[in-house]
Amino acid sequence: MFSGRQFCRPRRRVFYIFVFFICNLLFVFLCISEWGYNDLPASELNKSSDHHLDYREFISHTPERPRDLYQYNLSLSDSLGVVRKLPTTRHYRCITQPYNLPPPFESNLSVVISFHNEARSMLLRTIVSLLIRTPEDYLHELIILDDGSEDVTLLDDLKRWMGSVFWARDHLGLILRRNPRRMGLIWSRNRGASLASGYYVLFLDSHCEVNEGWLEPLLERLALNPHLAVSPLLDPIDPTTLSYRKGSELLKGGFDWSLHFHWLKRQLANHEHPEMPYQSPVFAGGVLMMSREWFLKLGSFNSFLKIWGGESIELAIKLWLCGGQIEIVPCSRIGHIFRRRHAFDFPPQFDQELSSAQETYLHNSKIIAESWLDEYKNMFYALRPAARRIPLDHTYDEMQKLRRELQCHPFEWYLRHVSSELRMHFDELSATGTLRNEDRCLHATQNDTHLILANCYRGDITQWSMLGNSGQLANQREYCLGVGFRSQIILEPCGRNESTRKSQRWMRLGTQLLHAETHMCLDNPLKDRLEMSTCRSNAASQSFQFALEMERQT
Ligand code: LR7
Ligand code: MN
Repeated sequence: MFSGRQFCRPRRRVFYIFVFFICNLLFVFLCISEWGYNDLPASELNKSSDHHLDYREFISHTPERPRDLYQYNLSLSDSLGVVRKLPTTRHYRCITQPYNLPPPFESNLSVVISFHNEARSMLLRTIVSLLIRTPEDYLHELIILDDGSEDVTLLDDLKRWMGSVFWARDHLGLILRRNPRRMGLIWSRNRGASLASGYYVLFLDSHCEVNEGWLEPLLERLALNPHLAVSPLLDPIDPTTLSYRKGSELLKGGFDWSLHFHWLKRQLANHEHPEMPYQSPVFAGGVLMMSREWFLKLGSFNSFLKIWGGESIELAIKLWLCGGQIEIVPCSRIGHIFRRRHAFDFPPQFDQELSSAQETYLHNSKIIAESWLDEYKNMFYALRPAARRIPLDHTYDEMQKLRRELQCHPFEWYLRHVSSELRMHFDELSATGTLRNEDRCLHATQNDTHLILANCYRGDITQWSMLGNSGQLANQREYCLGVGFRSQIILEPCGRNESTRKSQRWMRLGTQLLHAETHMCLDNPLKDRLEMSTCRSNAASQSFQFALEMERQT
């Protein structure tokens, strides 16, 4: 027996070595399949034949609709499969660096998605990307609100499909609700947040794809400051080709005095890397994540805002003014389809000069101006005179109460500490807004080729800015009024060098606009034709009034 064991030993050794190699091989294989993680569940999900409701079957129930209903390539979306591999768009350092994560029980997440008429394949891709790319421990629940979509069976079908594919995720909460009639995105998101029970809440559009590792960098930042709110960096998805591209780390969110969202250039400080989190005056669009409690304490999204637009700007202003902060975190990437046009209707408008979308946006902007801008709201009204005529069905007492309770700063503080761009624009101006001559306003046509005198209340009426130092008179697209050959009045790109600046320099004599180089005045002698002529004091045809004077005129 003894000799037998002796005999066996070398064979066992070989066996152990063999097992050791197999284990190594298995480990390497697992790692590789982990890197190609997208393909694994994708293929599983796409062929899920034994489920109660197959993926193909689910999307085949998409009702026939006009081709442009969704404003993106529907047939391509249907053919892409429920999940696809996305390019890595974050910086390589985001992948190698370790993240300091809080424990899941004090940092789990409720995701709120409200949709109106979203294609089934698109909505599903949004949801599944979340399910497979979010660490299970942290994903507390999905709250999906159908905001009165025409596809009335979608939500029930979705429930069946999710139940059959994700039945094993028994600790994942799933709340699916349908608004019996369309209530708008803002109302729905608030409802979603009121149903939520996770520690954090994330609002997401219904045509997004979250990229690998999107949550960890956000969690790490939020854990450092309970009053922080964060946005991931948005990667654009093309509506026609559905190709997923890399968004820029060098942009932050901002708005102008008309309360329109803009991307602003981000300046990197010394030793600051582009992938580091950075502060932003407003969120990167409407995708944002923050503590649910803090969101509710701030009064959620302002519930007087209608349908679509402005809610994330309003939340950003109140966050900053009431003790919070906003950061964009470039190591976290989420793709979003930026559509070229709205894919839905707005309520009928009162004002014939505005489209219904413009009127809704203006209505919401007026509420923001009245609630938060203090005396600076005059800037807004100067640029958007039509807002004065929009009726509101509430007072601002509630907002003023919230401001007092949370001891929020005045708007001046935001200009001083958060948005130097907005402040600079304010400081630079000597006058701004519409430029009125008798009952008409100076208007630059869409392509900036013609100057006309138009109805001051049309929705797109040109806003002019008279710059204090250079004397330039610029519109929002940075075209300046100049005087060219034979005293022709021209619109040209605002010049930065001395010689163009000289031909674009204007001075003000009371309400007259005197061209510095030619010493002639802007005139409208024939009621609808602008020309340069000799200055005549008290000539009504030479009187041009800005909506807002920023400095006293001599
Ligand atoms: O009545 C409606 N009810 C809805 O539920 C109208 C819209 N919606 C849904 C809609 O299906 C979509 O999921 O609301 C979402 C946003 O509407 P979009 O995608 O048609 O418009 P958008 O992409 O221009 O939305 C941007 O502006 C909105 C203003 O209210 C919100 O702030 C959106 O979050 C914002 N989206 C982004 O900035 C993209 C970032 C990705 C995210 C989240
Ligand atoms: Mn969107």
